[in-house]
Amino acid sequence: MASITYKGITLPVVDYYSVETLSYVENEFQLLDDDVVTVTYPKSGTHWMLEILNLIWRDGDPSWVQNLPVWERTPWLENTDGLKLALKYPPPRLLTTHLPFHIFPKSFLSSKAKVIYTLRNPKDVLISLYHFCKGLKMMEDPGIVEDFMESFLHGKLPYGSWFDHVKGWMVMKDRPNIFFITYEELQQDLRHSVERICQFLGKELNSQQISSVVENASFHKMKDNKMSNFSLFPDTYFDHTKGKMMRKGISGDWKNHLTVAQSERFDQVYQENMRGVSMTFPWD
Ligand code: PPS
Repeated sequence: MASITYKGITLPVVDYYSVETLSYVENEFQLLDDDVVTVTYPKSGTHWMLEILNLIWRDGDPSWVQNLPVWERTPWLENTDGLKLALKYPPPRLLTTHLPFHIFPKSFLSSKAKVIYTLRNPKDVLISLYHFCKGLKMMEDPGIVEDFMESFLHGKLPYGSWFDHVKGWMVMKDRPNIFFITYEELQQDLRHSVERICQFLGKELNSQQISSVVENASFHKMKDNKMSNFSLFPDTYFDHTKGKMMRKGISGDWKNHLTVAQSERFDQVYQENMRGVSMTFPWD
């Protein structure tokens, strides 16, 4: 299928992506000191983190997440319409992106804007993406898992290589305005994760407000909320009978899809690519 390429990153041809927008976002977009940006490789828990942040932003009050689609609450930087919203919204802004570090706004380097980078076991990312791509009309059918896994391992999918994305962002890890968290940590202890996020943001929520964040950001609440479950995403782009944003919401689903041989092949490429990386992850 047709695609656009910008600085090594390939995106499918859709009216909301363009090389001009990507170049503008990288070189001209001004991040402001009060901005908070959620950054992820696709299928790493983006929407979960957005829901958590939206709820924290409103002190646990769920009315915002219940009344406005997620893409309007937290605009996507690399999406032409999202960028327009981001430019229109007054600070402090909540923004989101899947962009790798080398295309992220350069203005970040001289701002105090905060970035929350969420990562997930790449085997679960692969499986989540595999299922999601079945619904994406601008993408080819993902075919069999084995072939899709090779495309993933070779960085041939939208937004490029998972390894490059993670390693690219890790370069920033010692900055005080970037916070790394995993999908698995959210799964393991959502309340404690919310408290850590609040601490990073300098937001003080009381115990009841935190409980409301935890409750309203649960998989089941989000799955039932049409403002968050992607069901409002236009049929022009997505076949809702073939894919779901809120699919299973668990860790370790890869075990139901990859054979032992496929998993070993994945591990081998993972180890080659992550050699020398000093961070450890729940899946290591
Ligand atoms: S996207 O399209 O790249 O922005 O997708 P992203 O939001 O990053 O990832 C979608 C996966 O996150 C799961 N999800 C959740 N899991 C647990 N709890 C909550 N609240 C939650 N919200 C979203 C979603 O189900 C996708 O994972 P899979 O494995 O496909 O179910």
